[in-house]
Amino acid sequence: MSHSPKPEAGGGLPVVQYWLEKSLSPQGLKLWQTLNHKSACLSCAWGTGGQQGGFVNEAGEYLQRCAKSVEAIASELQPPLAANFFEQYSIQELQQLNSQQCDRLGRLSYPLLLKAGDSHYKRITWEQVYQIADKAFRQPPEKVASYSSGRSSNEAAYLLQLMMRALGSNNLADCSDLCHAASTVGLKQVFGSGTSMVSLESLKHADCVVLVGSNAPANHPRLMNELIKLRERNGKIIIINPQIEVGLVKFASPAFPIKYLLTGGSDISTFYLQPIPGSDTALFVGIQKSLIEQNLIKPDYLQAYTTGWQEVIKYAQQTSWETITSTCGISHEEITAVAYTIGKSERVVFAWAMGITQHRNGVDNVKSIANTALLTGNAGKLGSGTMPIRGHSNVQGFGSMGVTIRLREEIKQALSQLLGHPLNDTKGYDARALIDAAEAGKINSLLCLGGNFYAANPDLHQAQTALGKIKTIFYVATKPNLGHFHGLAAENTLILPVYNRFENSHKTTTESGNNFVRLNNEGKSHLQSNNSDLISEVELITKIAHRLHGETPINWRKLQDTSYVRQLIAKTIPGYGKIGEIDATQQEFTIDGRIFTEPKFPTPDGKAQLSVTPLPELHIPPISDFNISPPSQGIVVILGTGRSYGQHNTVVYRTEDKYRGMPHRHCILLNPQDIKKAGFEEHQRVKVRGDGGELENIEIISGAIREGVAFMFYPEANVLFKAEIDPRCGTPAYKRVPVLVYR
Ligand SMILES: Nc1nc2c(c(=O)[nH]1)N[C@H]1C(S)=C(S)[C@@H](COP(=O)(O)OP(=O)(O)OC[C@H]3O[C@@H](n4cnc5c(=O)[nH]c(N)nc54)[C@H](O)[C@@H]3O)O[C@H]1N2
Ligand SMILES: Nc1nc2c(c(=O)[nH]1)N[C@H]1C(S)=C(S)[C@@H](COP(=O)(O)OP(=O)(O)OC[C@H]3O[C@@H](n4cnc5c(=O)[nH]c(N)nc54)[C@H](O)[C@@H]3O)O[C@H]1N2
Ligand code: SF4
Ligand SMILES: [Mo]
Repeated sequence: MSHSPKPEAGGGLPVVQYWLEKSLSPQGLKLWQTLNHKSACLSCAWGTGGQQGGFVNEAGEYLQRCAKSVEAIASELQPPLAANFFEQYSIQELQQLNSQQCDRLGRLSYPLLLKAGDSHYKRITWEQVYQIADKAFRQPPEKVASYSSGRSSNEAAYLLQLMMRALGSNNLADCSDLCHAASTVGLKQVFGSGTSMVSLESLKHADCVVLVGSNAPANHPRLMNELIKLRERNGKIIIINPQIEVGLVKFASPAFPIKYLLTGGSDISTFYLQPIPGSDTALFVGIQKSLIEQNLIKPDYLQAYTTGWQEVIKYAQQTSWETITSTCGISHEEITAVAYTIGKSERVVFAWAMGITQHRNGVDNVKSIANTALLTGNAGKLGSGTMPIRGHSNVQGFGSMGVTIRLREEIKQALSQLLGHPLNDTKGYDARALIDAAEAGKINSLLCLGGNFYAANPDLHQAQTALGKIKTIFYVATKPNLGHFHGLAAENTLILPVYNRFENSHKTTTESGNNFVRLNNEGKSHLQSNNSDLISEVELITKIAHRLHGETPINWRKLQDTSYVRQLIAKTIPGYGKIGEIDATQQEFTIDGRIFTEPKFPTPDGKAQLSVTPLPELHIPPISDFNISPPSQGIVVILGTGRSYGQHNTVVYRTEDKYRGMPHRHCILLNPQDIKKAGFEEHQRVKVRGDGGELENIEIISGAIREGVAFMFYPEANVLFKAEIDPRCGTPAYKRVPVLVYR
């Protein structure tokens, strides 16, 4: 196999080429029409789309769609699977497909049922679906659960939780449990609000951004425009990431004049720190210690607007430099320089993604960042604050709508009133707890509103066994994925096809990671033919609920009208009052009470609450822990799993990752020193073993990653490990997995 050179900047010509390729394809016209449709981008939560057409961001700026958005739409515009497809292929055959092959089968367009013992999925009618649902949901409420992924609308999300809570079940697991739950829990403790406090407008006033554990060039490409503009106004960017992501060093954005593309892109990072994975709390305590030593903290601000700061300062002072630097692997000098830059900047935004949350101490990671923001007076001021960069395009909306096991008291009260009885008080299962409960035989019925619950979890063997003990599983989806063929229920597995956001015949709304609510217009689907039989998610949920609950105390039939759902949202969801008028005014809005430009926070005393974040104790297990006779060549490394720019979560669009020089999905990125130390060579094939399983025939790729650290793609890597869990938020440590690489 030939190896093309790695690009020297993120974005750039590969992205432009992709655009051209897709827009000149036979789908091109429909693609452009869809891009211009007034609806939020399907892909990430940066929230492009809306207002004057599909290309405009929240600040009204044009040309804000990235290649990922095109990719997501192109995939939804695929033709439907043939009418006899599932008669032709048995489940055993379908299980041979990889993620990309599943997605390329085409759009789902009729309901399907696989009964235990059957060899083929069979087409059924919606009436049959509702009969199965009727039985499946009439169970003790603790045995009924849902899982959801953040692509559906606010309206569908709201109805999902309302139906579940009306049944008495709080088992509302969600993909955010595997994603930003640590941010929600951590920020809530500190600021009383679990989302970003920075609007897109506010970000434009920052003079320093600290970007931690995020590969934004691949995963939130339009955030890069803001970073380019920040550098142009002489702002500073501090990157914290064990891996050098080329686009964080230099990025060529197609939204900027062609000269940037041709000159190789704009500089992004002012500083690039490569800490030991899972050690960010130690690094931030180090930054705090240095800020204190350099006299760069803001005692007046702390005194006036915060509590708990004395303990945090004391802890930083008492922790030795030796402990800090040996835990995080960053030198005192580098920490001093970065602390100086933060301390001397006027308006600092601290942004982060999965490199922070997917750890055993994810909540502490988040809190250590929030503490640092507070010590320097960078919260509650235009151009500053904490900004978790959310994943799925409407994942945050799901949380706002009450799809969570940590329901806000105000919503609980409002829903009790709406339903005419107090809500059940049991805690409910989050995503990991749901897998454990299913494995223990405690779940009878599961409704998956989108997503890929099977492949998103660690320990795929466990996920498969656990799902296999659930009697009935409903997979509501737009396209087939691995979960539909591997996550089979004990009795009935159903795949239910639905329209996506730009196809629904009604209006819907979504919420971006910057707390901005978008209105998505009615659309059309290319799937409306004689042989297709799709419905909307709203219709599906309301019909199931109507059979279960009838018309009291809420008229579920009437809830098929999404403007009526928005009325209920306006009444019951804090900050969402304006959604009640959106049908009349078409006015998209920022949710009340989320963006802080003054240091007053929604905590009981109005002050931000700092508390000590203990340094993690990080261990690397010896080879002998891997239950294997000593291999001839081998090295234990800390594996971080994540995404390429050519995939969206468990859905793979393209096999190679050009930016990291990984030609296919079965690669492990290692530091050149580690390759040498273990006596390996680049491109050699090895085995990778974790505490959950092993992968063979993995190609070694040499990359700019910290010594002792490795990177592989998910979902493939999810067979390898069981994952530790942060007990405070339930999120698995996907970013710190000890593995043995051997031969
Ligand atoms: N193209 C594309 N876009 C996406 C997605 C996608 O799959 N594909 N998924 C969407 C979703 S749901 C999400 S949640 C986001 C994910 O967006 P990101 O969080 O940016 O994605 P990841 O690939 O999980 O990893 C983030 C980075 O964390 C770094 N990292 C790993 N361990 C550590 C650590 O211990 N400390 C620090 N500081 N950094 C570390 C990795 O090197 C990597 O660069 O993207 C969204 N957007
Ligand atoms: N090892 C490892 N594992 C991880 C992660 C990691 O970094 N490393 N990241 C975790 C994170 S951050 C996340 S968010 C999860 C993602 O977990 P999920 O959200 O569960 O998975 P996705 O792959 O995003 O789900 C894709 C499927 O959603 C369906 N879909 C798409 N659009 C729609 C729609 O409009 N409606 C409906 N009903 N269905 C739709 C399609 O059928 C598609 O196949 O994975 C987690 N797992
Ligand atoms: S940055 Fe995110 S929201 Fe914006 S166009 Fe790209 S994928 Fe869509
Ligand atoms: Mo995510």
